[in-house]
This record gives sequence, structure tokens and C-alpha cells, in this order.
Amino acid sequence: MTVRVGIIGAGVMGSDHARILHGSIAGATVTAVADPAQDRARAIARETGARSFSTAAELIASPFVDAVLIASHDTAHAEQVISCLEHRKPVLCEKPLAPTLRECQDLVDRQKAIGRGIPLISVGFMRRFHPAYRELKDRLEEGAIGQPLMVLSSHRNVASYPDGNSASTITNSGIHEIDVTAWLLSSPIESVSWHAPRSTALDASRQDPQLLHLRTADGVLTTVDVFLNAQYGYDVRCEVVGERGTVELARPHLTTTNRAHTQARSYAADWRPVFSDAYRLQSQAWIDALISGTRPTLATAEDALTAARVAQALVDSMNSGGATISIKHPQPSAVESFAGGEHERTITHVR
Ligand code: ISE
Repeated sequence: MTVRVGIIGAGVMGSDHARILHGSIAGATVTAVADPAQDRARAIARETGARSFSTAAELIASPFVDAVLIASHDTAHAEQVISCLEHRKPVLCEKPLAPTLRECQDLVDRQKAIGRGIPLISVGFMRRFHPAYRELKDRLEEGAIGQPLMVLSSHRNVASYPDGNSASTITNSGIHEIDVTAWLLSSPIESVSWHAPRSTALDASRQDPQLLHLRTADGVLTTVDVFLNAQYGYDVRCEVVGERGTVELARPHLTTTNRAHTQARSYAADWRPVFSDAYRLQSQAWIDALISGTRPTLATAEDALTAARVAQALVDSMNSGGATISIKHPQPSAVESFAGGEHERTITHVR
């Protein structure tokens, strides 16, 4: 059985997903790529043996596409996910599911309205599949460091992406930390505050860096610095400090060079090499679930809505001088109303 995947967006992430699905994922074939920049779409379509489209609508409607992976601009996600729901096609949408809370809520509601069964929407919070984060979570669950007390995290990019502002630092980059922190600690984020040191002169469009404080229901306090123009390399850190020790992500350097009386380790320029295993394992899990007709183990639309609620609270804190903002999550029964649905096949056109 082969799942024919159409990819929306032929930029950095869309091309990366296309190559991973084409070269490393059992049971998947890339049959279509869409991007308004036709040259980009054609280039990656040629590389993967797919056809190219200039619009997402054509790709989603194509009879040669069983499932859709969305890697377009964040602001285009909601409309494209709605179209996938209307065509009853499973969709893996890059994070964030949508940049606003209102859109995420709307997508969750629309998916629910389709009925019970296996949800169509999965969301690309790929860190949940990163072997190092998984091992860190296992250590915490084994009790290796006793009760966790605080988490110290960093999220540093070489340079910010274009068209952003201070809020999109949270909704596009900080959102990973929001999702992974609650997932690691198995505890929802209940209050947040946002803080700003002096800003780098390298980016006039946003406050950079930003310091996020996230307090989970278990009382653990997480601080994350998100610094998009850190210049020196792509650097993600996470150390959980517990009552009896700490556990942290090891730095993902592949080599150490010793020369001229100096030891040097290199940084990746962006997240793709650092999280390559995570992207591959996430895509394989998605395709395996589509083929077996089981519920995908990826982050759900409800997880993305929860993250969006926290992101919105951080933006509210930013707009109110760093005030502590409490977050009200709906009762679990409402969040999990999809659970318990009968296992129903989601793919109708599997070759
Ligand atoms: C980017 O969109 C990603 O998803 C990366 O994982 C993240 O580190 C980066 O900050 C985002 O811009």
C-alpha cells in the first residue's frame, strides 16, 4: 500500500518534507507539489517525480493525492486545512496549526463536526519524535532526577525569517517550546509571563531576544530565551532541574575539530539537521497510521489549540508590560471528545 502525498509549499520546509517522504519513508510517494512560485514547485516536483500545481486548491482536489502535507506560510494554514477537511483528506500541517487562537478553535470545531472516528488533522510538533527529547522524557518518568522543579531552555536561530514581528516570534518559534514543555512534564501550562531585555540592533522588526516564563500545573517553572538573531548557530537547549539531579539535551554536534591549540565544535545553520531524525520519524508515524487506519501518534489539532491558547496568553502578557496571565483550559472531556471513536479508515484512495 502506498499513500500518495501532496505537499503544499516548496520553500525550505516543503522541500525538506518532500525529500524525506520521497527518500526515507516506507509506504509513501510524493505525487504533487504546489507553490505559487512555480519554478520552486517544478524543481522539487522534478526531483521527486511528482506533478506541480500553482494552487493549493488544485492539489487538495487532485485525484492523485490521498493525503496532504502543509508547509506553506503560517497565515495560509487555516484555509488549506479547511479545504482538506472538506475533501476528507488526512492532513499533516506544519506548526503552528494557525497563527491565531480563533483559527485554531475553528479548525478543531470543524473537525469535530465531521463526526467521530480518526481525526483528519495532525500537527507537525516534530520535537515529540526527537530521540533526545524522548529520552529526556523517559528519564523524568523513571524518576531519575526526582521531582522536576524548573526547566531552563533556549531557542536560538541564526537570523530571523522575513515578515515577522514580536508576536510571530512566539507563534512561530516559541510555540515549539510551549508544546514540548507541557508534553515533557505531562502537565498543562497554567500561567505565563513575557519579558524583554534590551533588543539586538540587528532586527528592527521585533523585540529580540524574548524571555518566556511558563508555569505548569505541577508547579514547575520553565524559562525559555527565544533569540532569533543569535548569529552564532542554531542552538536548542533544555535542562530539567529536579530534586536529585538534572537531565539535559546533549548538544547535537557531530564532530569536534582539534587544531591550532583549539578544540572546536560546529553548529548547524538551522533546525533541519538538528531535527532530521524527528522529521523522519514523525512522517513515518503519520504514514504508518494512514496505512493501518489507526489514530496517528502525532500532535493533534487539540494539542495545537492548547499551544495556541498559551501563545495568545504570552502575546497578552507582552502587550501588558509582562503581566502574569492565567490560562483556562477546557475540561479534559471536551478536549478529548475525539477519543473513543471507532477506528475508521481515513484513506480512500490508497494504491
Ligand atoms: C521554524 O519555523 C521552525 O519550526 C524551527 O523548528 C524553529 O526553531 C524556528 O525558530 C522556526 O522559525
